[in-house]
Amino acid sequence: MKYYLSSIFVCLALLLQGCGESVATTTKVSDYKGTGSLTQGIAQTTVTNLFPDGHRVAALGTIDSINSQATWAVPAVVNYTNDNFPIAPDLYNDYGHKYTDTQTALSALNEDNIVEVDTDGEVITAYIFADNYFEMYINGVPVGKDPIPFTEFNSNIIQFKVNKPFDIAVLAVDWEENLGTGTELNRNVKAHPGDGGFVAVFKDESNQTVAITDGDWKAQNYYTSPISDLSCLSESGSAHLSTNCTIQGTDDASQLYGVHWAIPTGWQQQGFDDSQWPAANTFTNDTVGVDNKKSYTNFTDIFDDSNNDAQFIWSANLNLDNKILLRTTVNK
Ligand SMILES: [Ca+2]
Ligand SMILES: [Ca+2]
Ligand SMILES: [Ca+2]
Ligand SMILES: [Ca+2]
Repeated sequence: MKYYLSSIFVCLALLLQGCGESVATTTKVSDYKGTGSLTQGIAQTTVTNLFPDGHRVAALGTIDSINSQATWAVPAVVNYTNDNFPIAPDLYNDYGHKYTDTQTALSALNEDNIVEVDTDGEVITAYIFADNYFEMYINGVPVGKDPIPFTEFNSNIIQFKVNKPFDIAVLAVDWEENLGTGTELNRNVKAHPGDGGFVAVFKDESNQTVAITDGDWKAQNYYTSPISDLSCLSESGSAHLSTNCTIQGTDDASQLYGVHWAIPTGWQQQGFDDSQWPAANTFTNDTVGVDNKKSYTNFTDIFDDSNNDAQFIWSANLNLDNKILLRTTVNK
């Protein structure tokens, strides 16, 4: 009896192990046919926290590819500690100015805040909310970076002087807690995919809107994670798609894959050829989840102007695309 019982346990254990193995081996690196560079598991931390005051740890790391000779910075190479890249003034910042409305934030700016792209240009004012981090260029000139890389959620106002037409180029990063896996502690699991979102409005000196984020922008994704099954990934033209991938969380981030693509040189510059990039996807306020955030709701006269309603934009997957480039040209 004892023998039979232990045999049953051994068989059960083997069965369970077998099941575990079959789950783990449903995806093989050699099955991946895409153009990306794969990584797996947690990156090595290189900077422990860019913003120690923040609720979540905003770290940086590096991770080696498992299918190519590449090392990737995660969540992105950023200019956060680069003193030559200006910090965007606040609309609302839990650790800075908490303006209650657009006019007060605007009044607080002075000449020193205006970044000169063209000395004889007109002053354009940009209003920005990013989940979680952005760096903005106008014709290749850095005009402002997000003062809070991860949390809490903040919003910004940027002024620059430029002649039309001009190109807006933005690096947008959905930050991550478990470096290299696009995940954070959320919904009771240690490694839940975070989501992104970027909205902006640009006004001229006469308060006319000259640009809003919408589906006419271009959006390209350079970092997809977490991926647990490589067969869910696809590509269409230049689009790096993960539409068929799960956005379920897990407590074990060690097996999760990341997919990386190199950012093209000169992407910030005026006239950069983004014609092959996918069009931006638009997302509702509800999907991004901003209705409980003062950094958004204090400025809905700007972000949700009924005559010119700016849309949240991102690449195709708001959850799994974590490092994206956005571009548009302002002509009018
Ligand atoms: Ca931020
Ligand atoms: Ca994400
Ligand atoms: Ca996020
Ligand atoms: Ca809106």
